Amino acid sequence: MSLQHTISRASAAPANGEVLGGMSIGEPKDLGPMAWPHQPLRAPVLPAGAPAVHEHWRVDGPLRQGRDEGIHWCRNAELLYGVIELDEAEQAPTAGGGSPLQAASRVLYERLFRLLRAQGTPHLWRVWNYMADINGESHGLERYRQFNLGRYEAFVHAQRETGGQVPAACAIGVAGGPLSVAFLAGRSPVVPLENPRQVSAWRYPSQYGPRAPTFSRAALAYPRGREALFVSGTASIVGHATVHPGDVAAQCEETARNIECLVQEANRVARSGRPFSFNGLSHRAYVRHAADVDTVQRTLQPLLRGASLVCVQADICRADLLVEIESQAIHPLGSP
Ligand code: 3EB
Repeated sequence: MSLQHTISRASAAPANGEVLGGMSIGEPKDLGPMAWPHQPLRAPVLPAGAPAVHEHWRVDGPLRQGRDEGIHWCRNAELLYGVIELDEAEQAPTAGGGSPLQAASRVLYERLFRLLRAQGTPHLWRVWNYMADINGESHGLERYRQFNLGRYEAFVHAQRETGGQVPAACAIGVAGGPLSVAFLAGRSPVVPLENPRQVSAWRYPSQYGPRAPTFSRAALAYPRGREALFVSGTASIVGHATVHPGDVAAQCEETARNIECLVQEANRVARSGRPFSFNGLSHRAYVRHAADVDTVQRTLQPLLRGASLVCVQADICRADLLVEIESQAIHPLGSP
């Protein structure tokens, strides 16, 4: 089956042996003992009271897993999924005077890159970053900007590119808990995509922090027999500026335009012969204010035409952003 992604609102986790890894949103009632790496997204599913969501990546076996560098990982011959969580309070104070979150971010990514190198799956495809109090300020810097500093330092330390060939990602704020990062990596590189409506995030000017965020707007990846499109967390940003502050419906529409634009970029290079489309993706919306979820759903509904949308209450990395949406799809590649 190569790479497959499933979303379920049932409480029972699948008993299938071919699960590479997964994540859950909300407070799962019955996780059971999980054999695979699992990222708990410590944030409520919306609307309030909706059941927990479980998502899994499934692949062909045989699978092998382990724990190294504080990372629970699982892999097959071509791709690896891992989860690493680091408590910033346990970071030793740094000589350079950086904040604990900056240090935790750097250490976490340095470990991640060491693992990928040791495993022979050096190419990061998609990263999910979650941290507490993302818009809080300490050490004279917003915490998201501290995270960007540490992440950037680790990319440099590992002699990786900090622009251009960088992974698709999201960076989202939750109420508490450790810095939590899940990642998919492969033996083959992704094709990174940028959005012509937006300045590449790795080129953001210094008004958004001393180091720019290290992610691409989207990526095409090629697990065996498949073409996967990962659209990074996408928000109401044009150029590098937030547009429609205070207007969640307009932010949703602008975000959808940005995703549509990335879908077009993907289709310029896609190889599967079947174009990607907004209503052929599955979407996750991070909604800052729970009360906005109706507006978010109502605004997106005509575009979704039945496509999956999971809404989560979480903070976005700029205080003026009310919503962020990420999306993905996996298409079969025609037989050669
Ligand atoms: C933005 O476009 C919104 O720091 O990894 C989106 C996706 C955002 C990923 C990251 C941040 C990240 O700038 C924020």
